[in-house]
Amino acid sequence: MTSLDKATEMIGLEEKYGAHNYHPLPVVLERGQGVFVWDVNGKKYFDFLSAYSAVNQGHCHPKITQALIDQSQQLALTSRAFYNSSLGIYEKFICETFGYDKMLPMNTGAEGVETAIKLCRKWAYEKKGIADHQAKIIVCEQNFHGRTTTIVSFSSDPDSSNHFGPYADGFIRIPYNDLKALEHALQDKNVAGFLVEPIQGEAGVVVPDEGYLKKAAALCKANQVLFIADEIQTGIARTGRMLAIDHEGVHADMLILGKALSGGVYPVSAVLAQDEIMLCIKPGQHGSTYGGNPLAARVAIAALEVIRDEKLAENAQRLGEIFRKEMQRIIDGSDLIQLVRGKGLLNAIVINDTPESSTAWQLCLALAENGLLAKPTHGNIIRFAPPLVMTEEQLMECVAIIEKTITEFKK
Ligand code: IF1
Repeated sequence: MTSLDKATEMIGLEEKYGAHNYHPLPVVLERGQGVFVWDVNGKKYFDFLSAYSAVNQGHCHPKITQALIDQSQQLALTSRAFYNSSLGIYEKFICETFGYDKMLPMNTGAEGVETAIKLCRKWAYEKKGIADHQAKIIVCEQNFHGRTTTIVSFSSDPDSSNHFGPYADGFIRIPYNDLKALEHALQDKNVAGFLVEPIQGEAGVVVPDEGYLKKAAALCKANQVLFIADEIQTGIARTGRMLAIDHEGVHADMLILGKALSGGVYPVSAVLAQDEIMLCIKPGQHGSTYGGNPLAARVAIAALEVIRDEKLAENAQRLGEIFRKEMQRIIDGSDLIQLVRGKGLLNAIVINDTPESSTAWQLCLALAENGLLAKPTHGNIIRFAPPLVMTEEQLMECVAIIEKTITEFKK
């Protein structure tokens, strides 16, 4: 069988036996290393999605892979019915890294968000004194926090929420990047938390005004409301600092991490908080079979060490500035692209066409043809988020691919 047949066969299998809950680019990947992935035909690509920022440390990072191998041969899962010899070490490391008293380990991002919501409500009833069942959490328009029934209940995206009701109560949605709206919503004495993405990812890499997060956190504090940062996509060095809220010197009351917390080799998420909040949950009140397992613990430690040792936040900050400058130069000479925005290596370009047009999709197909993988979001936006282990030389190669693709592109 030729490899072209293999690609067709793999796509056919997914089409026939897999649920149709995704619409992937027609590229079948089988290998990854650092900033590169290869398809079943042996074609090499720069990965400009990084599995939605889960692979910040690059594909198959040797240190993270080694941690996975070593621990998987020793002890993978005990459940939390017993202690294990890795979890405490991981908990200490992550708490010291981010400046919190305690952490609660989960697996996926959505579970991390669910955990933060549950913790916030417990705290509201047991510490803040809100009457039972009355606690509310403020969220933003265009948010993306995952796909559980509670989380989609407060999504403003009809694809996420339509026909998945009945919806969970207790959420107030306000416009993003709007301090007046936040101030107004905070007047409700039953508000317990404000859940926010420091940069809205799914919305198309929407960066709020400078000072928004700092002022929002201050408003929350003044109203005894928990500021809950969903850094699942923006965290772990993606935006040029360890956390996106670090750009504004904000310390969240609750911090949610996922994705790159494991460097993309294993689902690992976590919620961090001080004792006053975290100790509201008692034994038996929350958990997960896989959460905090030894494999996850060792992988996450290795993933965080790689970020620190290879100075990936600094690299993302430096390369991000170069990237946006180069994109701006290309935009100035082309009417196909409207603008570039982002922070660090979390960026997006907005195509000069309606969200209903297929221009962004066609452009991504052409980029793939030229050896660079990226995915459109919201129809006319393309997200650019390469692994943070990229070198400047590689980045300039990617800029050349993007420039050539845009220049040669015909609608
Ligand atoms: C998919 C987007 C990225 C997230 C934030 C929680 C979660 C996510 C801020 C849930 C997940 C994903 C999931 C993914 C697409 C993707 C995404 F386009 F939807 F916005 F990354 F850009 N909070 N984001 O971004 O984490 O449960 O998935 O581990 O395929 O749905 P999860």
